[in-house]
Amino acid sequence: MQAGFSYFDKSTPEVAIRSIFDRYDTDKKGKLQDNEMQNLLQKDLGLSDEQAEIYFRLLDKNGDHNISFEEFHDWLRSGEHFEVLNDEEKFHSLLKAFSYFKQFDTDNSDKLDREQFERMMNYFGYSAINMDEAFANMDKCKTGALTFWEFMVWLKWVPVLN
Ligand SMILES: [Ca+2]
Ligand SMILES: [Ca+2]
Repeated sequence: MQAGFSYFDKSTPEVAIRSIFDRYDTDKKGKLQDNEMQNLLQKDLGLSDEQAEIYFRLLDKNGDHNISFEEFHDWLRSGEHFEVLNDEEKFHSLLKAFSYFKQFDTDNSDKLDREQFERMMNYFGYSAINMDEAFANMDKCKTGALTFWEFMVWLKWVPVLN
């Protein structure tokens, strides 16, 4: 079974989500990594390289470079209809946010550690806040680092996930 846009619905049954996930998890390790997500996002859903790259990071909430079943499940159930891809202005903002994020991700880990976070906050003019508290609040997945998804949640700019 191939995934299509019709699967992105809040009422998609659990068993259907599981079967799509398993279909793309070709090495059967219980996670979707880069090449497996490419099959879904680019080959089957027709996203461009750039779109697929951004989507991967938005879906990878905890930033471990794998899409877990839980992350995948949240995405399909979010009822998203890829509006951001059809809205040039929105996609442009998303790219801009991503380039800010990467600018402070100086070790290219796709996450901001506490120090990188503080540099970013200073850049955005938040130097007077309690950095430890703000960092803890933004670190939703409690991994000790901020992922792009957490950054987007903070900006209240998460078009992909609920
Ligand atoms: Ca896999
Ligand atoms: Ca993940």
